[in-house]
Amino acid sequence: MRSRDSAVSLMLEAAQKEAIETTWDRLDAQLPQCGFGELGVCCRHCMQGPCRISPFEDGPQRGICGATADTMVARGLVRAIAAGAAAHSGHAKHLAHTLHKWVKGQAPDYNVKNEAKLRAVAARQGISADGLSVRELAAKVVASVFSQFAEGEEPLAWAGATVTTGRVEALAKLGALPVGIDSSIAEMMHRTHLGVDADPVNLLLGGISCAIADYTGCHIGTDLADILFGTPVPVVSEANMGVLKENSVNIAVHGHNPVLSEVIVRIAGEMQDEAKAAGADGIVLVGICCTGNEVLMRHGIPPVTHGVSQELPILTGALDAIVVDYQCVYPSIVEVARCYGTKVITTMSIAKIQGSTHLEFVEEDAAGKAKEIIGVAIEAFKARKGRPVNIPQVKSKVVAGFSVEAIVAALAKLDAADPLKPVIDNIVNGNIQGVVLFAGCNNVKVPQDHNYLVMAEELAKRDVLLLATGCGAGAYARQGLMTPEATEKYAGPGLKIVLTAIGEANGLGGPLPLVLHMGSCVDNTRAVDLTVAIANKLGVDIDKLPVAASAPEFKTEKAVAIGTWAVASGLPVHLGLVPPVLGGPQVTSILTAGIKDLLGGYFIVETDPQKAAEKLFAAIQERRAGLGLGT
Ligand code: MSK
Repeated sequence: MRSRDSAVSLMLEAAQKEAIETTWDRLDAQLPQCGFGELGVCCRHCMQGPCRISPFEDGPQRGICGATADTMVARGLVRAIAAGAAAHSGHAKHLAHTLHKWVKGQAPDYNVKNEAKLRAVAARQGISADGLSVRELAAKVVASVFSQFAEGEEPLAWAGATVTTGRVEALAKLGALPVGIDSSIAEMMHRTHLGVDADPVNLLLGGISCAIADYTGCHIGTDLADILFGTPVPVVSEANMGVLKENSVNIAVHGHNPVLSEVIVRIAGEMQDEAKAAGADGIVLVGICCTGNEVLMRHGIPPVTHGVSQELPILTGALDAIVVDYQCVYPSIVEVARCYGTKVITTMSIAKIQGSTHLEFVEEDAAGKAKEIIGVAIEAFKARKGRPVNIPQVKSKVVAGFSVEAIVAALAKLDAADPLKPVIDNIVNGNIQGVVLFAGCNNVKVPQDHNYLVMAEELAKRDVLLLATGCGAGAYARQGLMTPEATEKYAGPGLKIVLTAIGEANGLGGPLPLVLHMGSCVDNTRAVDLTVAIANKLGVDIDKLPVAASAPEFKTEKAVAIGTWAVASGLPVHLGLVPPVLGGPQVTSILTAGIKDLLGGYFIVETDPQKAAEKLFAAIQERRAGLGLGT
């Protein structure tokens, strides 16, 4: 089985019939994958290599420079964290430049859509708003953001202001508080160069520090997107390939940063008549990966697919254009698109793909660029019109938009004076046993969505409140688990009571969805904010709470960075694939056990989703016992 998504399975059959190569075929062609690489004991950091360390005693036990297996494994891991931090903070910096250009009057298609969030963020960061206009306050917030990238004398203020005091103290004790995002990434590249840091423990501490820099970038990304585009509120939509329409101009937005897709959403609304003039019923916008999550959360734009299946909507023959920004975009989509007339439009100077159409996006003319892009899609529709399509009639209802602000507002309907009290009371009385955040991607090595589905069903049955972000949220959206109906079907009795009480207090006439969609990958920080609020309310640190995270099908270096800061924030973090660390026994032991004594968080590696759910539940029970709570 390649996927639990029936639309994906149908399209894979079509791919086989039409001899279209997909990511699954390319995995097969790679098998067996390099055993040294899988263990993390292959080093290409200098030109004397590549070096490989044998897992067997009769083979080489050191690289040419003398690096041990643990040194190699640690270097590889922390370089992945640095790459993830670079990606997330690049996303954040991009949003900061957009807001900065708006402040200077150079980005007329943008605005501060959520002044309340701007003021809340400024207050949190200790920025006085007294007597300032919105533009002047935005200028101060942007200056504060830019100050987080360069090396400063103090640890990163945005990280410090958004976690518990206990976390700051625990990280400071380890010397793992970074003093600048960019400087932290650069330092990891320096330390992993030939002949610098060879101590695996010291390298891992550096990796934790860099992961906190990644967290800071993620948090800035979420904050600025909310300021510029609004904080999500619950929204009802649909997910999967059945949302495509044969006689419409179908455009997918793909990647991560909402800076362009937000404008495309608005301009698509204005260009419906042009699409109709071309013989279409209108324009249908759909999302892929986290750009899709961003526009789903704020506008209800339906996600068409996620992660590993991104090539497949093209095989419907109905997709006229895929507009990409950056991150998680497979270059192979250009090859598939060539067979179907779909236009792949790259938009960012740092993310081009040979064979695509490049229309460079600039904030100064965002609406103009969006019009040009949609115009290309309309022309592609004209060329396609009349050709047969093969759209799988598969789609699910999805309720998304659960920002922390939206969750607190929903809880306030139960207790206006103390909105978090209902959650805490229900954790204490056991109706909610704990909370698990599902984050991360789909990975071609796992049947798509399988681990997510097995784990959610098992944990929900045991009264665990479920949150999701990224392609994990996408899995639950496509599979119908972000609905009140899923709560009725899968939630244990205690969880059902709580979700129903909140739903009914909010006039929904039924429960909240089984899994709450909190947004894109950078929005994992929303889950941290919620956890921190609960920890502060209870007067305990995060490492005491019955809260855990899982990345059951993780894939990217960004996911490695997120997983590391989730551990650093004190959470047990499940990984559904074995990361390339087993070749380093000391590193493996630190990540799965030793780190627990230092930070409270630790990694649980378990590839069987049923067992993984049981292990996470056991971790939750251990914490409940620590707080003196019953099961
Ligand atoms: S898009 S980082 S595959 S979640 Fe955020 Fe999905 Fe993972 Fe990319």
